[in-house]
Amino acid sequence: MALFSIICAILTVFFLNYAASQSQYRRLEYKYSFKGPYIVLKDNTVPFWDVGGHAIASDDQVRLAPSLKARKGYMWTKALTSFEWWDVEMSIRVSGNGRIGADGLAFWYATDRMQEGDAFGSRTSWNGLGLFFDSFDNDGKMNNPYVYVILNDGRKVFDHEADGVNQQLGGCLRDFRNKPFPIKVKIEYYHNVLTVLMTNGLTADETPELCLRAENVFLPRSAYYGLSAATGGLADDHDVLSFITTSLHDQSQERSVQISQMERQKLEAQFRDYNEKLKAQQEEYLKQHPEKAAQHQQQQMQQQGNTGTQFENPQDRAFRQIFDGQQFIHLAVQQLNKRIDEIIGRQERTLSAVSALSSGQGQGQVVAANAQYNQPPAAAGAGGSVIQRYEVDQILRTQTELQNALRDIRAFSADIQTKITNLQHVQSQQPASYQQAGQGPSLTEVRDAVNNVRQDTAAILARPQPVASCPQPNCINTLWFGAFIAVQTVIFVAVNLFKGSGESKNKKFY
Ligand SMILES: [Ca+2]
Ligand SMILES: [Ca+2]
Repeated sequence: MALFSIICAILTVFFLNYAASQSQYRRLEYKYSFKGPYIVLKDNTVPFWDVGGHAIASDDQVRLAPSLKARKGYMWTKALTSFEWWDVEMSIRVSGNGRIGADGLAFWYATDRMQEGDAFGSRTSWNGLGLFFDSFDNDGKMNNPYVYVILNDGRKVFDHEADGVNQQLGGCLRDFRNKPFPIKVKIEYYHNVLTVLMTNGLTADETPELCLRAENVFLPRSAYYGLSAATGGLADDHDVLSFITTSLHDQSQERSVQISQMERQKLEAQFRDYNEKLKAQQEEYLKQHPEKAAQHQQQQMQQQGNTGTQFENPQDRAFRQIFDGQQFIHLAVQQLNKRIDEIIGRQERTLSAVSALSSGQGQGQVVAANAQYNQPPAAAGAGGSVIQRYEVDQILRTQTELQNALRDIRAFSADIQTKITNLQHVQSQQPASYQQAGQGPSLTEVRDAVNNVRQDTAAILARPQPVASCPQPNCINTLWFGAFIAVQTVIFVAVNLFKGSGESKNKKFY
């Protein structure tokens, strides 16, 4: 039994997931829609719609009933719907000068059309759905403006005097009159669930809020869409700015969509073939008419320039905005990356300085510590990015050893200072002790000897020197000196002559 429950739970989860995985396919039904800015044609008709009564269609809206007394206007689609599930998004505006308005506006999904009546400008019995924006409080219950849905199979008559209070499927109390922005209404009918959502008209981009939701709603499979409005003793302008119908399809109905995709692919292939043939013909024409080539190229450049500068569709604009945003983010990230690099560089320089300081103060200890920890030496200043634990331990050990060494040096300095102080004290008490120690007398003797030498030298220098006297001028006079020179000259000439005669004789002999 328990196993059966588990299997049931698994199957339930499976089917729920399967149902959730089925996506809804939507298709715009243009034959049941209208929207500005070109709603009417030149003949004042709205394509695919019939407009009647006091309704006035313009380019950007359809005024179903103007703000005049006792006006009724309506518009209906020309064709019956061909889809089972649908949603309609319409934008309406009900505005008037009075604090209270009348009568109201209606949305119809009915099998018959174009019948004027007292139910907001349309007939009071219908087969299908009526969604009413009831401005005037007919029954005096102080509950208008009110939005409500009445389903009818054609046998009920709308109770206008009671605001259909006993006929409503559901509704919500919403003041839809005189709002700064048009009221957006969404009516969805999907798998027999009817949902009505609407905005408050206070902002432009407002999310519609739920007004009513009803299950097990069975509407005709094919019907007309209609709009109508009416005024009474009081009057409002009842405008519809847009009416967009979308048919809703299940995943199982996608086969027709796939067929249409195949058709689209076929058409795209035909388009590509046509383009290629056109290009080939253009090239052939330009070959035959080379004088047109420059003109053709210029025209193409102008077309490319025009398309690139003058036109920008919304998709291109969105892409450009996204691209600009991404470029801005990219620049911001680049700047952040640069700042982070600077911070990391500063950190690395600080770490290198710390490592260099530690290794410079205790390199021996670091090497010993490295040998002990079996680690590579700390690369001081070599770009070590992260200081390791063993490096921190080395720094701590080095600092401890430095402290011990400083303590020893301080003790040694204190010892020396003490000894110097003692020596000075002893010297002051025994000033003559140096002469008795042996070193002082020798210096005194040397000094005395030097003084004796200096005195002897001074005495020698002060002793009178013997003067070299010049011979008297009467020992030889000028006459005798001249005679002596003359005799010496004669002797020198005679010797030379004798020597010259001997050599000539020897030359003759040889
Ligand atoms: Ca009413
Ligand atoms: Ca009422």
